[in-house]
Amino acid sequence: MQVCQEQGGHLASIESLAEHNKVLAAISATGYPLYMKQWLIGGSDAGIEGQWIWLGVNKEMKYKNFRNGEPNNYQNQDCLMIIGTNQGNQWDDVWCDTVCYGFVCAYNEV
Ligand SMILES: [Ca+2]
Ligand SMILES: [Ca+2]
Repeated sequence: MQVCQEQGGHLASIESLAEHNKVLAAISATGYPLYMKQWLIGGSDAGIEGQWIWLGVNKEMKYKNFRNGEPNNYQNQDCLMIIGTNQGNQWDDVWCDTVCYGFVCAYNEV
């Protein structure tokens, strides 16, 4: 979050399948791996459990792309990442202090 802000942006929000695919493409374009890695994006349900917000744009989350069984709020998970698996690249709620492999910043609205 902070790193994005220092560069004038914020953690990415994803409001449609098209945007989800765009983020995946952006990760691929970096040359860093997606498979079996965790990429932090800008969603949180820290305010009200189960009510997900895109922090960077301060919007309620409507489009969702969680993996099966997620979000499970396991021991109070309030942050959001994309995790790459061979079943696709979907979302999981994670602890906010989870060390992710990378993070996705957004610099203007798409
Ligand atoms: Ca939660
Ligand atoms: Ca989870």
